[in-house]
Amino acid sequence: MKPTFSQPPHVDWLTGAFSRTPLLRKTTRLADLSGVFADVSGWRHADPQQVVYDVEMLDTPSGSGELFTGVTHLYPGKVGDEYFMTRGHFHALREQGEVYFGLRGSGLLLLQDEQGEMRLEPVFAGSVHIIPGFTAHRLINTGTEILSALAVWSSNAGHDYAALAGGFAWRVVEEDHQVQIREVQNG
Ligand code: PAN
Ligand code: ZN
Repeated sequence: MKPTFSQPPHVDWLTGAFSRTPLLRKTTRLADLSGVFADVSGWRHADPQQVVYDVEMLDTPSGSGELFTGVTHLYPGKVGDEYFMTRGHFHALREQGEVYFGLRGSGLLLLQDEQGEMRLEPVFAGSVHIIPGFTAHRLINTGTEILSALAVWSSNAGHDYAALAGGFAWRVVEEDHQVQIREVQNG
């Protein structure tokens, strides 16, 4: 049988922009991130329509064995002294890992396992992050430009946001013009 020829999607490595449509696109605004930032009053007084991040995904098959591919564009900004970040999640199927590739900007990937052990990896153009199973993950933009990262994960992994309703154990803030991590008091 003759092979068919099909054009693959294209991603611009400098910006994370996908060339192919349709894309699935989800925009997360400050209004969607209730309870995520430590400074509740700062969050209330900020523009609720402010976009914090966009996720663009290729519209590919789901189902057991399939992979999802998406780019997160996390905007620079802060609520109080805390940098903009993604909500963060465990996968619903806890054993499922994921790979993130830094494309542009600068920030941190916060990883926290089920025992509460946490580590941070710097994210930059070309960084590769192997997120193991059983590990919650969150992107944090500590820079002044958009932080974009491409991710590939199992389509049946699912997202469990509720398990982290109490939040991550550490927060990433700007103090004296420097990136600092601060332990969360009382959860
Ligand atoms: C990513 C994340 C994306 C947005 O595609 O879903 O960065 O973060 P939240 O889902 O925590 O809002 C991923 O990790 N997928 O599994
Ligand atoms: Zn994930």
